[in-house]
Amino acid sequence: MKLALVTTAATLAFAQAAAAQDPSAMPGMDHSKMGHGPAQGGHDMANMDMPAMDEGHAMTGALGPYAMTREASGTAWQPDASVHEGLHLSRGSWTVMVHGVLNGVYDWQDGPRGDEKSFVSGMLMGMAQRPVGDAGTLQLRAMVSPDPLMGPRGYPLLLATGETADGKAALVDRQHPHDLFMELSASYSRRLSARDSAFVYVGLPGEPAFGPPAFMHRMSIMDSPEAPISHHWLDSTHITFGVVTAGFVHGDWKLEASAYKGREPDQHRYDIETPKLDSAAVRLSWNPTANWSLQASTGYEKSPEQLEPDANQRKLSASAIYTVPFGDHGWWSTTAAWGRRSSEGIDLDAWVLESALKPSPAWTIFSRAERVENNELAALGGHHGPTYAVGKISIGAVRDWPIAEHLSFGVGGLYAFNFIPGALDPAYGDDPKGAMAFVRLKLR
Ligand SMILES: [Cu+2]
Repeated sequence: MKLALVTTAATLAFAQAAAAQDPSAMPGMDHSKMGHGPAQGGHDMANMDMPAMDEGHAMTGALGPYAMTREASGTAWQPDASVHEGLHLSRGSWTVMVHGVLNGVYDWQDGPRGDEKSFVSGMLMGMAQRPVGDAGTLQLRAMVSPDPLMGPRGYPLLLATGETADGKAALVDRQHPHDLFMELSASYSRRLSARDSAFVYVGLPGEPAFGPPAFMHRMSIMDSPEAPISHHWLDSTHITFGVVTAGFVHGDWKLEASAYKGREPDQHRYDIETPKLDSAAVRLSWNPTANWSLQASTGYEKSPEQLEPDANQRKLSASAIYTVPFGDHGWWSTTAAWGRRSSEGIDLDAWVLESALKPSPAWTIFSRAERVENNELAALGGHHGPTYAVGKISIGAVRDWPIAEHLSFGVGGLYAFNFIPGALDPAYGDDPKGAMAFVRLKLR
């Protein structure tokens, strides 16, 4: 545990020191590369004056008059200094962006509750955006995942809980597969002034206005193929079958409200489930500088769990993301987040600190520390049992090589330390470990 903490702290300190020496505000500031996918991975438009510089491109955000790099998953924000990797094309009045990663993973989880498995995971996301009239912006998004190929039980991941493989038993110490269709959405925003806009977003599935961006879209951990054990506290609503969000952007502030389906996706991962709007969330976001993105949100979910249909849930979250350039082509991004789930008089908290450093186009180093209060690890009869506070620290790295103009091949690995209270030792063994080795193809 000490080693892991020291390593995490050293990564943070090293990146902080290096970032402090680098006064440039943004990564990838070479405008000559814009629209062509910079050779060194990444595409950044954060430093542009908005929105005057568009040369027939819709280069502002989909939801308001700010840098497009602020957009993350759903309607969530990230710092303007973020880097969007992938392909960026323009066709007529449309701007098209394609992001994608495909991981081939070997996963090993230690101890009596451990298991091993090889699987593929990842996502392919296409976005198309165009101006509508003088002041409108339309964006269409589609995102698909290869996760259903893992099979209904997903992959072994100690301390991960949530959703089900068969509609009867909870998945415990496993990460469920994501649905084939992760997002099919449309948004329309209308500029009201140079700083103000109003928007509406509809998704089936889509992501409601709750929590930070989903983990596979957070720069601080997106290079890791391992899901967080805090997923069902913070960002598991990223695939929700039925979302309508309306919001208002004023400069660096955004206030939005969603009506959405409270029930988590079921075990049928290839279908589009029947939409419902029985739950609600409200989120306030603020990007005080180009390097920061903050949010606080609350949600009320009707019958989120298939196995506990009578239980409703309240959720709270707050998070901060800090992203800065690192050297000529790199970046450093850190997310801190807290989430609370409350159901039937029990409050369960989760804390996450994650940080990734890309010192050069070739390497990405990532780490995540989590503490989660979970009552699904040792169920007594039903689905829930006593609450245990558990922890986890993961550290990993990936090395990428360009293999085509817009494609890289990477080899990576991670190691995870799980921290289990003594009462769970008979079930888990003494602080079991986990590891993953992976190869990946990434659009860049
Ligand atoms: Cu998920």
